[in-house]
Amino acid sequence: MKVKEESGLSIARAGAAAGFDPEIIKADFPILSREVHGKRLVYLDNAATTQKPESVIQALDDYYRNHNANVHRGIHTLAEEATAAMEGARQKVADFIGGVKTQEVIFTRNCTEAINLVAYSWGRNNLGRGDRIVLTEMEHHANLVPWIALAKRTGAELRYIPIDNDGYLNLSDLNGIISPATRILALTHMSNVLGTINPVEEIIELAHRRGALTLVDAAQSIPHMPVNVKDLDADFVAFSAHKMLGPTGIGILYGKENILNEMEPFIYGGDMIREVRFDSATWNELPWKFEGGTPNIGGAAAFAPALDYLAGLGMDAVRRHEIELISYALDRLQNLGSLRIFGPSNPDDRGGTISFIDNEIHPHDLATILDTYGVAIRAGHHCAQPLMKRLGVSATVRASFYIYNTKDDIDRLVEALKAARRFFGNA
Ligand code: 7TS
Repeated sequence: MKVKEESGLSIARAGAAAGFDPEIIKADFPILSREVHGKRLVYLDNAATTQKPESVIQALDDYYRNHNANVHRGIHTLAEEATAAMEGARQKVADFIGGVKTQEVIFTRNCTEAINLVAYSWGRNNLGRGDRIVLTEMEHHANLVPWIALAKRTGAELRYIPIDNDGYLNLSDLNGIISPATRILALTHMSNVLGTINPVEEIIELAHRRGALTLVDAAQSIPHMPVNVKDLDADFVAFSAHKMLGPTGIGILYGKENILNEMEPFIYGGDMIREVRFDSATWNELPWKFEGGTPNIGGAAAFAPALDYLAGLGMDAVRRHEIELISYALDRLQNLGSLRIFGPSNPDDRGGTISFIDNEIHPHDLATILDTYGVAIRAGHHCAQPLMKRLGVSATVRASFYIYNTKDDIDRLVEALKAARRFFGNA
């Protein structure tokens, strides 16, 4: 894995030498130099997925070109290299999220599958009538639908921590909602719509005092800010590689070892067993017990340089950069007038994701016009339909930032919004 190591180091050096310079960072992302409709691409759909640096693209190429084999099976050189790439990536994930054990890091397809793993494996075997599942009103469908289905199957009750009109969780009745009947609390660390960063540590502490397990959906937080899962003390943490410079098709479930050990497997088949007879089987040890079938080896191998890249920049610096961008964006968008902007107005309380609606122009029309200006944003319900209902809208426009975005990108967004208004005769 020569290419990966070298490129990871060179990026770390570039990051350390140059401070945090999004223009230098941009140059590491081939796609960001392309044009869309004759304009330089301004990519502001990072909450959906982020772009990939050269080192990640090279690692994927290098894996399939030079090392491809199935893991944990062959005793030949390629199989050993593929296994080393995958297990090396697992170690990097374990280090990145706060130095947890590799047994506690399970590779899944994505954050959605990681949450489903818990809902199926733990939920179906541990919940029944009279038990309570606590979520919040700002969950992505990935942390909503598995629990809705589980509640229907087991007879458990669903309760929601509400949001207030500023886009914060309303914790005034937390004691009542997280009742002693609560068996699991599953909540997002950062909203993919409002940008709100939730005080998960204090909510987790209360849930634990009530004897409940806790799951944090960190799909939007781990890519954008320092997160130490040991400090959070969550029992499970789920996230996706593709939202943090890595490839699609690879996600992570972190779980506390003692809890994972008690759980049944989720996917049954090859690799997850210790011994199989015609009428019985025993399970492999952690983390492989939860990784039935051939995993996304190339995806894991190419996730490693993504983690190197972010570690090279430093997650504190990533967070500071996004606070700067969100402050600037909030200012510029507020000055446009006639926009309704959702989520906290204090940049310290939110990530680099900003949802809004124009009072006159439908979000989908806005997105279409912005695209003609080379500005990629997302319009829709963002897989949070109950939250849309709570906000009293059917869709929003959403701009979301990452390490390679600049104030100039935000200016381009604002100019395109002004052009859209002229187009609709609202200027
Ligand atoms: N949880 C949150 C908070 C998310 O924002 C997303 C994806 C997921 C879970 C699911 O991640 P996946 O990788 O399993 O799909 N969010 C978005 C989004 O906001 N726009 O597209 C995907």
